[in-house]
Amino acid sequence: MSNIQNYINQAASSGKKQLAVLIDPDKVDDQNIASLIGKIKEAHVDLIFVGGSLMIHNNFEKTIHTLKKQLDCPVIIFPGHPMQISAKADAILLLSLISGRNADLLIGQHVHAAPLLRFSGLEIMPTGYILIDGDMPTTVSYISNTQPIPKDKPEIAACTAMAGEMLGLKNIYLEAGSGAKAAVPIPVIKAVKDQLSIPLIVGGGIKDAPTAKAIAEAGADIIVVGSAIEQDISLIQSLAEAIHSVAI
Ligand code: 1GP
Repeated sequence: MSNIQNYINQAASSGKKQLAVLIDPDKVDDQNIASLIGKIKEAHVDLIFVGGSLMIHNNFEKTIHTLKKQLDCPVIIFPGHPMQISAKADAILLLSLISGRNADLLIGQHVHAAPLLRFSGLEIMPTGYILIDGDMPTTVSYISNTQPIPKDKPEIAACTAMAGEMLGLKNIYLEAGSGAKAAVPIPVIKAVKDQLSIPLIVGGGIKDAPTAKAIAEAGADIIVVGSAIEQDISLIQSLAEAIHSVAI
């Protein structure tokens, strides 16, 4: 696919809601990836995100290679670290952690990654990454050394997203954290969506189809699910059906 950002912009502006399945390369192997790919095809999943806050196994390149070979949908890197760059993917979310005040994750690591990204030829998707309290400390808040925005302060999230768009970012990602107890609250999604004209990605702690549907109805354009699918891959079908049933 030649321009993933255009494809995402078009889907968002036509009201088409998309399911992104997040694949952590540490959690897949030669056995389970085949059934995962089968379910992804059957359910017509829209996007694949690949990445993780912390990777223990050396499985990143191989996972992307396998996914690209066997799937038609875009494979997008969702990097937990600047080491997670592979030219085999279609694109990469270049995340700036705009809810935090850790300069390294706002711009520092990007400086180191920029030449590698240029050489990789990957499509770059500049994305404002906003952590929202998910009712528990998550790997991303610990690793990033930042505090999430309180879940009962939608106005802080909305102003942060607005600033991100004004700075020229192309997507906003509201993140409760992988495996969060609670997904991003609906009032936060609505408040952010009201102020935004770029695509809105929402993930973290989404465990079932009704929650995914409510999040899409609240204004998310892309709904990201990882952990719940790792527990039960049959969820892919019901998540996709619920999300695709929402038309604005
Ligand atoms: C994490 O938003 C993603 O960065 C997905 O979260 O693993 O909780 O689905 P889950």
